[in-house]
Amino acid sequence: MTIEQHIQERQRVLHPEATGQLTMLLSAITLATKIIADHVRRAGLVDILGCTGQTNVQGEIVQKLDIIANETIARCLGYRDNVGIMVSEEDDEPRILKELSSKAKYIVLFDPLDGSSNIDVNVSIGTIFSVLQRRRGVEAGKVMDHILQPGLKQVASGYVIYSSSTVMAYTTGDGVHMFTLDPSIGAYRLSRESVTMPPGGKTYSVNEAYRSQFPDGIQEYLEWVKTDEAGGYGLRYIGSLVADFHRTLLKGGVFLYPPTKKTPQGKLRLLYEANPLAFIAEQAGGAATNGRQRILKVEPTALHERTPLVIGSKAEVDRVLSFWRA
Ligand code: FDP
Repeated sequence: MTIEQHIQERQRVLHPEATGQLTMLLSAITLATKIIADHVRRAGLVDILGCTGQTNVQGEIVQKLDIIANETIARCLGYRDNVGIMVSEEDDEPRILKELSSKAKYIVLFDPLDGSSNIDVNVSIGTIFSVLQRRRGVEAGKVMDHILQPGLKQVASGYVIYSSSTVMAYTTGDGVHMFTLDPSIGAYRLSRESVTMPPGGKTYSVNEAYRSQFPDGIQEYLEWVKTDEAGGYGLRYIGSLVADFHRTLLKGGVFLYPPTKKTPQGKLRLLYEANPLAFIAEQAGGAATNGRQRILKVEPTALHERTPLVIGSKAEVDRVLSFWRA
């Protein structure tokens, strides 16, 4: 079954009243990620490796593939009448594609190429997306009021990992479903339906080089995790959020990006990294927190807001919280 058939079928059974608008929107994202996957695969053959010489709004070096991925998604979404606003990690401001209306009711937020510092060395990278609907009762022109909604309001989210194979995972609030891109027919085919995250797992994933900069509670957790009492944890850190999350989703464990002295708010972005992955994690039976509350309950205050993130198997997230409360 292809992803398009799967989305249509689930909508028909679970939401017979649905108009098919969300399905159309998701098909724009799947198309864009197929194009990006193709660029990623041929990156060493054409002149698209390396950086552009620019830095983005986050002060990070912009890679050429970042730009290609950003524009590819923008174009694919631009052809859908139902997308009003697009927010990207690569853009300083939201792009208004169409004025929000009952027809153009969706807002799509995304990180076009996550883990981009890994592009040149062939490490897995990914695309993360989140879909919101326009808010009712908002004054005309108040664009940010539509965008700054807590993650609980997401109507869909997902990610694509460009790796040994290209895999897409998505949720619309009724479980997490995974598809593998079949290059022979150019379609995403269902590979795992209703994915559940193991309730626990003996893998922790964190950049331990920052350990002395982490809050005391996190440092204590990192001491504990290596003890005999903890029972044999292993460390895995790819440094590409999508890849570290994908492993955690399938095998269990916990991924942490706590606040550091250098980045007291954490490094990861709330709206288009933490929120979509938290939606997926919770739909798969896992958990995600910023140390104070569920990620999905956080009321955002800025477009490129950063957040600490602890995400993964429920028991492992709770274990981290038993050492650290922000
Ligand atoms: P990158 O800087 O390569 O884009 O979101 C940014 C991100 O990667 C995540 O994918 C990754 O988990 C994290 O940063 C890695 O940060 P550190 O290098 O500080 O560990």
